[in-house]
Amino acid sequence: MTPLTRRNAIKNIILTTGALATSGAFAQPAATPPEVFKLPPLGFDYDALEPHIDAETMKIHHDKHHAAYVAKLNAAVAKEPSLASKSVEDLVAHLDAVPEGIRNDIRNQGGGHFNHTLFWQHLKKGAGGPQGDLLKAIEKDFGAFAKWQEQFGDSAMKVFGSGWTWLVLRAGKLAIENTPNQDSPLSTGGQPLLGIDVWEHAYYLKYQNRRVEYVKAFQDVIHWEFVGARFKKLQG
Ligand code: MN3
Repeated sequence: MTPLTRRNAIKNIILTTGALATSGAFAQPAATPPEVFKLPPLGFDYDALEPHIDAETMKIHHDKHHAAYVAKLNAAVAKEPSLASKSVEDLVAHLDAVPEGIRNDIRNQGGGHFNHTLFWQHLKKGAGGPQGDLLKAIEKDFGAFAKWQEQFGDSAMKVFGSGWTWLVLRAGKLAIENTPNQDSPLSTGGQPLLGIDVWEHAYYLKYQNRRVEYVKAFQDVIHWEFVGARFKKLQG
């Protein structure tokens, strides 16, 4: 430690001690940012997707990982109160409108919040396959549902590191796209219909390095009725 940094350290201790002394016996912790964004409920029991996705993974994924994205998003927005009235979709879809100083936080934490909020909603065990207009669109853009399943699985295996594979509605067509980290197709003008989280936190407890098994199991817990309704809504 150089004399200069030691002097600063001592000064900091004196300042901190002074602050504690003036604030009374019970020092107030640093103000926590207002809870603008909230962790949505999972919407089903942790074990509802067993054995495809295990209860412990679901609990940690929702209660710890998603909660952390929400807390950090709130901390970022607290630095720029003008953003507090915007929806997370709006923030993530228009990153250019976010002040540069917190843009990366909004991209990562806002993306994390949006992506996971969608993820929980399109998970359901034994929900069958796509129907109606969504099935027709999949057949038109991928040839057949089985082909879509194959391409989606292949794409999920190609995500290097942490990221997502998405079924996206982009310029009126369905597409399969990968994004790194917590980037969302929303930020590039696409509308995600469903996504598989291939961060290791999404599967490692049960599947360890066997991502291919997780990707296969995921395809058995897609809530196609929800995805179909989202497709209809996004088409207007
Ligand atoms: Mn995740």
